Amino acid sequence: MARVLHLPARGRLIVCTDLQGCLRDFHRIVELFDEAMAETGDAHLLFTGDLIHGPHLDEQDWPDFLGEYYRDASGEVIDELAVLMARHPGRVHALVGNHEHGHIGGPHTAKFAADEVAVLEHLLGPEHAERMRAVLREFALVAIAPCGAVFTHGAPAATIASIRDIEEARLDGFEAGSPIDILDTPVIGAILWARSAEPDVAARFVRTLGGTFCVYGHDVIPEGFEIIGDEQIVVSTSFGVFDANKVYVSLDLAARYRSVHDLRVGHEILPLYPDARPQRERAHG
Ligand SMILES: [Mn+2]
Repeated sequence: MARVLHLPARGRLIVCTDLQGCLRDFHRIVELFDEAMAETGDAHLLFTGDLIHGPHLDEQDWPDFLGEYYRDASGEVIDELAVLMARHPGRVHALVGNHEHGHIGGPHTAKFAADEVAVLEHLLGPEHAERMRAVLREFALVAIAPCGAVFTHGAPAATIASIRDIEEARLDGFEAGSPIDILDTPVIGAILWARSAEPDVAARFVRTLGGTFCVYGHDVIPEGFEIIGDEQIVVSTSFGVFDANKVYVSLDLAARYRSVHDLRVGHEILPLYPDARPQRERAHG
């Protein structure tokens, strides 16, 4: 699969960040995509990586900082993604996150287990694991859209001379390395692992790709999203966030957004669960 995904200049785009194996939120974003398809007949759905690797915890052991309770269902998420991609050819897209990378040549992540790659592949068994890897190998590294949007998994902190630096980036060969080593790897180290980018670095990155702003996840924003400078928006659609604060992005691919400030709450920045009660109210019964 090409490292750079080129989105079209028409239609509606729904963007979902880190699911970390949350099947319920996957179903919800698919429902929103289905609604957009029904309304416009021309919709796209983009996952910006880390669809897999969530906690395997009972509810009583679940700490508040992990947000809304769920149980990891990484295998089901990728199975259902593959079905959805087949049902809507060319309309359902995903980027590699640092957690997917572990299965297809990257260092093994250790967020909720010492080796999450080994744990998930063991749970799935060899055939199912190979099926999952085949899906993950098709994921792109960066997506760009004529509307000005650039999409990455982590922060747009990479220094690139041209789009070719991304097109030619290699994802394999890092199995033995640690996430610390890969941080120093040009291009993919930053794109897959950086939690922030200096505004001038982000500006150069998006402009080199012909864009005006970058949407990414990787980090948790408990309030749902954060705008940094004129070029960056960090979005938390699922993982680490309570339902009432989960946010997704909806873009008009035929528009031209001049900067991240053209994204408006209630229009492009939308609640995943508009009817969810804030955690504060629930805590007080
Ligand atoms: Mn990540």
